[in-house]
Amino acid sequence: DMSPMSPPSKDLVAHLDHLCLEIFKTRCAEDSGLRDRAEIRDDLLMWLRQFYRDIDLHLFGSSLNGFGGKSSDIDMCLTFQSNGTGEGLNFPALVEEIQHALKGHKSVYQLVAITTAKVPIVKFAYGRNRIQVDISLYNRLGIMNTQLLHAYSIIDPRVRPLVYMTKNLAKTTGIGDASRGSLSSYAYSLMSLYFLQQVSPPVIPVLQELSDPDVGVKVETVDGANVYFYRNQDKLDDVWPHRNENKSSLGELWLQLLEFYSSKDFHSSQRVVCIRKKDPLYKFDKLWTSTNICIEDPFDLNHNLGSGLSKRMNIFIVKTFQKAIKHFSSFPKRDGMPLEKYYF
Ligand code: 3AT
Ligand code: MG
Repeated sequence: DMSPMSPPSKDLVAHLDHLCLEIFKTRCAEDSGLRDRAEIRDDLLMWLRQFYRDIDLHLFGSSLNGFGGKSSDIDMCLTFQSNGTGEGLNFPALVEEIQHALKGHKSVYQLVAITTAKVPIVKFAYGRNRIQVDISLYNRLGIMNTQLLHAYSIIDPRVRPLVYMTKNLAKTTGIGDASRGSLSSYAYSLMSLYFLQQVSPPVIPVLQELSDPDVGVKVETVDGANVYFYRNQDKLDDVWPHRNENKSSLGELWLQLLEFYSSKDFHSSQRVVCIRKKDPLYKFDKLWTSTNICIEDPFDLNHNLGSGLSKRMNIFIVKTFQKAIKHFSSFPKRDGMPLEKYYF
């Protein structure tokens, strides 16, 4: 079962290329959807400024990282202009206050404050479409990793469709909800990017290791983390001369990604999913003893996004990737139904 994949037929690849693009187009928020998100942010900001005059509300997550979809939530982060770092604030109490302030807003439904979580948030549904909104406080690393993911999303046209495919797989098969013991969308985005860095030849570079020769790798610190990454997209080809060396099509890469995370090779190697460096990082290096999949946050290096997984859920996730290989390799119809209609 773990034998190397035989190369997929031309017909299958052509079909998968088409399917990946179709799913990408369907899932991808239209520009109007993204505009709505900014408008919702503006509306909530105006409302909350009645109570707190010097706040800002920042969008982050998939509203801005290039991987947003129709079913995405809206992630926002609140800060005070008079307090750059959030030092001295009581986050759980503040989250309760914000909840209280939002109670009178006519478009806010199902309002709850989650004060006991590691990251306290206010959660609610907004407007007629009941779009899910999470407001957190001073998630400055969230804003930075949103920028990092966005930078990756525009390097190669295959990046966005592949991340959407992985997120879509996760959402449609029940392995994409961290609040229920699986992994967040963010974790699946990191897994997709890691595969695209590690595949040979790579599709994308490691932006946190690149620098202009005259400048060198800089250190930029936010909340104790080095958040430097290479931002000069116009000059990327000068510092990373491998763009377009990988000629694989979308469909081929999608099967390879599924194979990568299904394989015994990956899981027995004890490697950590780590997008901040090209050289392998091992669980041993991190003193992470789990046999489950470990995913290092690219900035918050002590944070393993897989730390909440049970053994059982980990097995279920690997099984889902394995099942997905079979599913996407069965060409072109299954049970008489077109593949795109039969998404698990
Ligand atoms: P959706 O399109 O909403 O499904 P997303 O990219 O917005 O995907 P999430 O909503 O899961 O991803 O997360 C939004 C941001 O919140 C991404 C990251 O900055 C932060 N985040 C999410 N999960 C974690 C986590 N487990 N640890 C640290 N930060 C996280
Ligand atoms: Mg989100």
